[in-house]
Amino acid sequence: MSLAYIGVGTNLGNKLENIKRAIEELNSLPATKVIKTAGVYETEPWGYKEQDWFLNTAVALETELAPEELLEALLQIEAKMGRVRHIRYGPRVIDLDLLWYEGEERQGEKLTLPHPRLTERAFVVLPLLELWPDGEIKGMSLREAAARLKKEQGIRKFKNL
Ligand code: PH2
Ligand code: MG
Ligand code: MG
Repeated sequence: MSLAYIGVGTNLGNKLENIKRAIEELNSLPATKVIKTAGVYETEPWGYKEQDWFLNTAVALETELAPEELLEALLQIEAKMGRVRHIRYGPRVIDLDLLWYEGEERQGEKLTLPHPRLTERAFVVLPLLELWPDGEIKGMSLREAAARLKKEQGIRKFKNL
C-alpha cells in the first residue's frame, strides 16, 4: 500500500456537494481507501482572477494503484463529474491533483511529483497541513509555508467535513 495526498478544488455548481461526491468517488477506486480528509476552505482564485472563489480540501488515501494509474483514475473521476476544460486556471466543477505519492520524486510530461508549486499555494498547503502536520516537501516545512501563505492569499476555513 502506498500513501498519497490529493488536492481537491471546485468553483462551479454546488461546490460542497462536488467535494463530497469526489471523496466518495476516490474511496470507490479499486484497491484504494480514503483514510483522512481535511477541512474545507474558501479560497481566493489563483492565476485567473475573474471567477468565483473556490472550495478546496485535501484527502489522504492508501492505494495499490501506481502513480500513473492513480493519475488516470483522477482524470476519469473529473470527466465523470462533468469537467470540461476551457481556460487555463479557469472555473471547474472538480479538480483532483495528485500532490504527493509515497515520497516519490519525478519529473515527467504527464506527471511531476511532488506536485510542482505545491508549496506556493495556500489553498493546497493549509488543507494538506491538517493531514500531515510535520510534513516537509523538498526541504520546505508545510507549517512554515502555511504561516507565510495565509497572510498573502485569501483563504478562510469554511467547514470541517
Ligand atoms: N485551481 C487552479 C487555479 N486556481 N484557485 C483556487 N483558489 N483554488 C484552486 O483549486 C485553483 C485555483 C488550477 O487548478
Ligand atoms: Mg489544480
Ligand atoms: Mg488539475
